[in-house]
Amino acid sequence: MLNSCLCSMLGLRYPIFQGGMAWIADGRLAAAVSNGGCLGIVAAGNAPADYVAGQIDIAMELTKGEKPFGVNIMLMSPFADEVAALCAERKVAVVTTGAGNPAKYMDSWQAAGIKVIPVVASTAMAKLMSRAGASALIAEGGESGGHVGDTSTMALVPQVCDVTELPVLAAGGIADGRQMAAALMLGACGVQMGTRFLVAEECCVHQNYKDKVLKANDLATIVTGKRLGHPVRSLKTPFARDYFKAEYSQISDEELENMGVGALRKAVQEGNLQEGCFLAGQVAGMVKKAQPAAEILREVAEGAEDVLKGAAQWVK
Ligand code: TUI
Repeated sequence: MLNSCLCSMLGLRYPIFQGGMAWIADGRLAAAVSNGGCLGIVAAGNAPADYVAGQIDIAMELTKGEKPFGVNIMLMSPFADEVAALCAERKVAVVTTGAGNPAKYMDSWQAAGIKVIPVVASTAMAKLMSRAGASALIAEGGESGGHVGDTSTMALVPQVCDVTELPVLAAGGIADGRQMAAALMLGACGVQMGTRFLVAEECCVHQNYKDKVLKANDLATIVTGKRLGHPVRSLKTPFARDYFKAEYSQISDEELENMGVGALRKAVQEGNLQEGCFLAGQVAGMVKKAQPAAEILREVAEGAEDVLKGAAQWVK
């Protein structure tokens, strides 16, 4: 049986978090993951606080208030302040943050007894968050889907572990037991996965999105948005290819920005390949079947356990 300090800290069976995927990680998916013994996370994305409150209610109802779950706050959202206040008010078990520095909210979350677990993409942010009172860190490498940093998980995780005493979760490039075991060998105490949950039975994305992930191979993703300073990894679709070309054309930054407006929603809700942005990580090529979230979690955790049990073969 896998065990880690995150299991006792958060009351989990396996030390696996579900990533806070905007428009995707709703109360139903979060509850399925939490009911599977891991940490489900409701993503606030760019949504206002009343949407997030509704999803917290759904997760609470589906977990019967008996399992912990978290809320992910996307710090670039115009509603970040109100969602941050909502989390404090509702005293959610865990807040994870992405795409920025959550320092200004830390005191209010700590006063509410919330465990704050920021996503970091650099050792500088890892040090800052350790000093600011985080309970753990998620070191997310550039293999991940969505907003990405420059450093790969293989390089980032041990470097983050070296600058903090906090438990570290690895994210980016993790979809099976081998990768989970490797992350633990790098010094992580757990992992966060996103892409693998895109095809979970409880995941709300449009069937076109699921099909695109199921058909993906190792070269199926592309990073766009570097010109505007927000690199984002997504599946190669007509939209992503057009956007990539536009970045290197004469069009203005404003026009480029406008091309991306509403693109996540169009992918998730409409399955629109021409105008939608299908965020996914480099592991999309490993996701081969639709399954209930709890089955995914068991498969990854038991797979990691098997690999770890066999690890002694490498030592004479
Ligand atoms: O945040 C993510 N993944 C995301 S956010 C998102 S929504 C979005 N849409 C369009 C453009 C940009 C975002 C889709 N996917 N992952 C966690 C993450 N956080 N990755 C990188 C970071 C990060 C970046 C900068 C964390 C801290 C940071 O610090 C900035 C600073 O203030 O120094």
